[in-house]
Amino acid sequence: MSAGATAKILGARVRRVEDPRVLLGEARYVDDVPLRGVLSVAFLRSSYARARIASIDGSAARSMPGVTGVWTAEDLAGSLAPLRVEHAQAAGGGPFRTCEWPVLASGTVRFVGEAVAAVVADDRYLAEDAVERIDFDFDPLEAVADMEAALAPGAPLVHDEWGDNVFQRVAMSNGDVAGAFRGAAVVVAERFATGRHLALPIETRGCVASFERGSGELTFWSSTQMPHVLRSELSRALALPESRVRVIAPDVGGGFGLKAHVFPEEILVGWLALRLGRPVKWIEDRREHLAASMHAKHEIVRGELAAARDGTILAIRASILCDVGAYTEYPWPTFEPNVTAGAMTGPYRVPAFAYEATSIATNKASLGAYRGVGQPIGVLATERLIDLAAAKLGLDPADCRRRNMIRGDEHPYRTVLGTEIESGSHVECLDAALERIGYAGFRSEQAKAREAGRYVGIGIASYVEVTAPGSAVWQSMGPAVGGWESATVRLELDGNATVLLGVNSQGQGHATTFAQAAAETLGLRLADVRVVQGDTAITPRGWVAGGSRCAVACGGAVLSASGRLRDRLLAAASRLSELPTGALEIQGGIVRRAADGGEVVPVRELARAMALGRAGDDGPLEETARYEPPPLTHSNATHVVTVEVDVETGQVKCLRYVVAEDCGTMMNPLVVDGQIQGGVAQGIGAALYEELVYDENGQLLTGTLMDYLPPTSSDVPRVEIIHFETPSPYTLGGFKGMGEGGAIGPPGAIANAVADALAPFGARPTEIPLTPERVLALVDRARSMREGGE
Ligand code: MCN
Ligand code: SMO
Repeated sequence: MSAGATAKILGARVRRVEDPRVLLGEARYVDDVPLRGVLSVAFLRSSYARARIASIDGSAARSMPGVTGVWTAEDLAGSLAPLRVEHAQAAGGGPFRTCEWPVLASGTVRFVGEAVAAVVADDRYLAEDAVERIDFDFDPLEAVADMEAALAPGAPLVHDEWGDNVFQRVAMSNGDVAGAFRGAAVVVAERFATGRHLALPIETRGCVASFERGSGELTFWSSTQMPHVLRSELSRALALPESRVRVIAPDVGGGFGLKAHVFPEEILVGWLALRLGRPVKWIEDRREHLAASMHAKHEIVRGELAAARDGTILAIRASILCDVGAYTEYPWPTFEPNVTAGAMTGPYRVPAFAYEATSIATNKASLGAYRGVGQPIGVLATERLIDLAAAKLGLDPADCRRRNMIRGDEHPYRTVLGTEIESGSHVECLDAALERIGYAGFRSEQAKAREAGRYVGIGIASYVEVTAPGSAVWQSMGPAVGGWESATVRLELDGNATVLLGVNSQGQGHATTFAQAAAETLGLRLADVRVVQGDTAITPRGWVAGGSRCAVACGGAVLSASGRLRDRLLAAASRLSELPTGALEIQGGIVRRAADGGEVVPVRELARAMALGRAGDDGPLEETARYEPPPLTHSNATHVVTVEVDVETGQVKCLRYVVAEDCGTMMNPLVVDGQIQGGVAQGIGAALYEELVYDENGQLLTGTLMDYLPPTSSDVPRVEIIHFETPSPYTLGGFKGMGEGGAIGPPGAIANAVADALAPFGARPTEIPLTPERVLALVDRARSMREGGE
């Protein structure tokens, strides 16, 4: 430590630097991109889940004033190919069925909301009016809307050429599963189901494309989580050189996984701009968003757990069905149920584990990524099974978890699935969360409440969050993408620095946290570092702000680029001052003598000297680094919630919510807290309120926000957060990802809490969301079973 040591910037709880402009209304989203002469797109979307398109006639629409044109699949033939996921098969899996996703439905429609025709007009109002004037004739076909029905022989086929409705079936078994079940003191089994959810960012999808005929260059603004990937896909689909495609993701109002896809609408908007030589814009409205963007997390898990008399877990077995809808997400394969399986062993020593995961096609909107992907239901299943086993064995559920948890000295721990959990604080998080919520005193409070006719309960969910997959892991799941990230750190002549990132933020706070990483490493003040992101023309290549990977992958790239630049600055300062580099350090934008903090040269002067060739360094004043993370990085957490259930109305209210979590070294605890609070809000939505309901004909019954219910601020308590920091031994900086964690715990914790509250009735929650209707049914069923039994 030097005499001039200052407070650390990286790891400090500083406020987000990007917030003032958002709060002042200065943020610019896709819809704010000012372009002269921009045309608007509106889509005719299918109102049938499955139908043959007999005819579409756009002539009346086309002749309306202000309408540029109407396009159907026929007009695209030979010029715009359907999207088609080409990828390796998932590890251990059968082949993944590839289907074509037509940009506009061709011949057949496969879900309600599928785009059938596109109208381009002077503005959106005219375009919508013209959509109304398109004449079409569809022959409805029998649809298959239920994932289990879709597996039955003779079910209608979503993709005729397949012969069945299975995208993929993966089976794995490790350890002596059958033996463990035979020898177990107790076996518990349950069928769990999640409703269809959706990410529901405040800003819907949207894009604007502008093509210059003179230069042959396409500029494409999109509300995306992956500008560089989108650029590659646009270039491929539109047959333009990548160097002539520029993707700009301006401010993005939330993505949550949904915007980590390339959409048919985006490809079409690019194609239209090329055709028309005029800028073209499409901003999704909320109805399109609910029906036709991407849904998520629709699974059924049949889980079984075998335990010894003392509660030791002997084996877990699971059969997982996932309703993928009509098409596979693009450009990834749909690996949601495999992620669910991976989450089921959690922070526990599980010696034997077998699962089968089936991805099923139905006549519904496609399934995509949403915060936590398959993890919340995997955690729900295991955490419910542990509570059921504990109850059967007469053990305390917390004790039962504790005895099975991987302990600190067992890391790196190789799980039964072969992944290595590098480090963690599972028991510490469990104990800290229980202590904070007052677990020890809760039973007497609960007894008192019951006497007063109130049903309160407590529920625990502990989990391991899989973050920041490395290149090999991504590719083993199918897609040809990298796990690395890159960053450029540039020193400006005034001693300020600019950090250019390959990824862009949708609200995760990257402009703050990565500025902290660079400022700390370079010895600059936070205010002297600016982060630039979301423009493929000026940022180094990156992949996606998903998989909770940026802290690890992008953080590593920023640390290493800034570290190299700092070393060059110190070397230059050493040449100017004739002091050895080891005797120098940079603090607050000034190169100082490490020994006594005496000023040697301000970075501002040093940068100028280097630029003018007077410091023996004639390289560009910037460094670009690419950082490949370890195969997987694991965070861990315990969520504990108390709820009150109104057995007359079926309402569940979260009373207190405690999260004890460990994401390794934190870049900024305030940002981490915000991520947790937001994630828990979404998890509470999944557990209690949100569900996209289809009828048996594949009609969406919850097509507006009057029926699809995200939680409001009054439904979400302030989350009480406790941090542990067990650095990753493998990542640069010791960071582990955590962006999805908040959303992973709530379904399991809340289901356990509701079960606990309703223990006097013996109710067993198995389906989320736990709507008032479902809760009342649980109570009624338990009551009638009891009466029947007595
Ligand atoms: N962080 C930190 N210290 C750590 C880990 C993370 O300070 N040890 C900070 C990071 O610097 C970053 C944030 O926390 O600012 C989240 O980091 P990370 O876990 O790496 O996640 P990503 O940045 O890769 O973001 C993606 C992740 C995912 S996958 C979804 S889904 C999600 C989420 O982030 N979507 C979000 N959080 C979101 N938050 C907002 N506001 N909007 C979204 O769309
Ligand atoms: S669902 Mo997050 O974008 O991995």
